[in-house]
Amino acid sequence: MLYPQSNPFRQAVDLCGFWDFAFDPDNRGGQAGWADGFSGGRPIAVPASWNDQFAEGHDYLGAAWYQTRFDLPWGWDAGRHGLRLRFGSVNYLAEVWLNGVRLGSHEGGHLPFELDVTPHVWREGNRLVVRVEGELSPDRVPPGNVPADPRYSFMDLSYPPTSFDFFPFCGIHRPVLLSATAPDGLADLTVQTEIAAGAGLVCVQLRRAASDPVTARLTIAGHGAQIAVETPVAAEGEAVLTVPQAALWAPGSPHLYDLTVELRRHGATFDRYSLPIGMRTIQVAGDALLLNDQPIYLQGFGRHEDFPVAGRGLLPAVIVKDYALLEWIGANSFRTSHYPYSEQMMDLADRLGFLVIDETPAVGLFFAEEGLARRHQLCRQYTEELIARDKNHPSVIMWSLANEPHSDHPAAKPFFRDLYDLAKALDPSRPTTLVSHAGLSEESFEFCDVLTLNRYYGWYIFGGQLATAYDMLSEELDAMYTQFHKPLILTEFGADTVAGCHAQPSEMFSEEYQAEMLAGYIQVLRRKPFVVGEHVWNMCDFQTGQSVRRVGGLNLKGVFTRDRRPKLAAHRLRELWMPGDRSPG
Ligand code: GCB
Repeated sequence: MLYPQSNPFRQAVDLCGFWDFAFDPDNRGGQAGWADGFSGGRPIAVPASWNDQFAEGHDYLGAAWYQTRFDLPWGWDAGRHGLRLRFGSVNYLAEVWLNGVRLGSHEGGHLPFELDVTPHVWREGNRLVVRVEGELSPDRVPPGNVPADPRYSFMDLSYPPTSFDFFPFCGIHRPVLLSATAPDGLADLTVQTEIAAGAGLVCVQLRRAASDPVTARLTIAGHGAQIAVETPVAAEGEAVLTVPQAALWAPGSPHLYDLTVELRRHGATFDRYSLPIGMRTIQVAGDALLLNDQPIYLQGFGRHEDFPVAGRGLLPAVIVKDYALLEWIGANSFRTSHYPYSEQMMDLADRLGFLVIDETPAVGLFFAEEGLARRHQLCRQYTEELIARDKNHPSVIMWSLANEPHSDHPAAKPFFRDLYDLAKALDPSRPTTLVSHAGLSEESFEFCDVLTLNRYYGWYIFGGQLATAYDMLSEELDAMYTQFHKPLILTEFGADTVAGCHAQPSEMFSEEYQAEMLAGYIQVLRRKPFVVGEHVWNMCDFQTGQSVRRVGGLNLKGVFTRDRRPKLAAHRLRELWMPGDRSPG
C-alpha cells in the first residue's frame, strides 16, 4: 500500500481537523441509525485519542462515533479516478460508512487501512461516519480483561485491565486522507538494495491495479547520479538499477536517493510515484550485526507514542522534539515498542539516520486455548500489514514479532514458528526477532536471528542491590550465549525515577539510582562481544493503567519526563553515548 501523495497524476487531501463526536456507552448508535449521520455531537480533534480530551472519557473504552463532511476537490471525478479513504491508525476497531453505505471495518490500531469510495462518493456534501471501539478482550491483540487465572500466566492488577503496561488510548490516532489516483496506476512498490563493489543495486518490483501492457520508466536521482531504465509492466513488473559508487545509507550519513516511477502508455505518462530510498545492507554474521558489512552497535531506547492531551494521537512537533533529544543524547536507534509508530516517525528515521527495530502490536500474548486461534490470526494480519507498510524504509533493520509473550506454554513455539516463516516469506532481507523476558527458557529464540531480551535486575528483583544486579545480568548473558550462540540486544533495562527525587547514596526512585543503574548495566554489556545493542527502557515517562506500582498512572522509567525534560540519567547516557566514547567499560 503506497502512502498517498500529490503530483500532477495523483492527489491526496487531509480530512483531519475538528470532527463531530459522541460516546455510545449503551450501544444504541447502530439501531438509532447513526451510521447515516447523527446530530448533537460535540467537537473532537482528529487525530488524537479521546481519553484526554473529555474528563468522562478518560477510562472509557467502549463504542464512540465520529463524523465529518467533505466535498470532492476541484477536478476530481469518480468516473475517471480511483478514490480511496486511508486511515493511518484507529484504535482498536473501526467501522466506516460513507453516505450511509458501509465501506468496511478494520481491527487493530497502529496500522493503516484503505477503503475504496469510488462507487459511493458524491461531488458535494459527503458524510463520513466512523464507529470506534476499544474494549479490552482476551481474544484481541493486544489482549486485556484476561481472567486472573494462572493458566493465562498474566496477573497484574491495573485499571483499565490491560495485559500490557501502557494506557489503552482510543480514537482516530493518525491522519485520515482522501486520495485520487489513476485506476490503472501503481498499486505498490517494493525496493531492495544490495551493494556490489561500491555500486548500489536497486531492485524494484512494481504492482499495478490493471494488467494491460504499459511501460514503466524508473529514475534514481541524487548525490550526482541520474540513472534511468524502462521496463514493460502488465499487472506486475521488475527492474534493477545500478548506481555506481553509491552513497550508502547509515546513521551519521543517511544518504537518500529519489526513486521515481512513471507509467506510460503510447509515450504519455498517466501515473507517477516518488519514494526516498537508501542503499544499505543488513545481516547477521556470527556474533555480529552488520550494516553495510560493518559491525554496528545499537544504543537507544524503547519509547511510546504518548503525550499529554493528545494521548497516542500524531503530534508532528513531538516527533521532531524526540529526534532532537535522540540526537542530543547520542542515540542511534530505537524499537517501536510496543506497536508500529506513525509513518511520519518512520520517514524521519530514514532522513535523520536512525536504526529501527520495527515491532508489531503483539504485546502481552498468552497461549491458553480460549481465543488462541483468533489471536494467532490477528498476529498474522499485523505482521503482513507492518511489512507491507514499512518494507521500503532503509531505517528498518529488524522485525520484532512480539514483546514478552507468556511463552511457557506448548502452543507458543508453533505460534512463533508460523509468524517467523511468514515474516521471512514476506521479507527475507531483514533479521527477525521476538523480544523476550523468558531468557534461557525461551524456546522460540530458535526462530530469532538476533536475541532480544528485557531485564530488570535491580528493580523488580534485587531492588536496591545494584552490585548483585550486575552479577546476575552478566551470568545470564553468558549462559544465553552459551546456549544459543546468537548476537544479543538488551532491549529493556531501567528503573522508575521521580524527577527531582535525589539520594546520596542512591536509592530506588532517585535520579541517582537510575543514572547509576543504567551506567552499570552498560558497563556489563560492553564487556560481552556478542552483545550488539543496548536499549534503555524508556526514553520518556509515559501514561499507563493505574495501579499501586504506577504513581499517578505513569511509568516513570523515562530518562526524560513526559514533557521531555532530562533527568540525571539522560546526562549520564549522553556522556556514554556521544561519538568518541565507544570504549569498552
Ligand atoms: C517490561 C515491558 C514494558 C514495561 C516494562 C516495565 O518488561 O516490556 O512494556 O513497561 O517492563 O516498566 O515494567
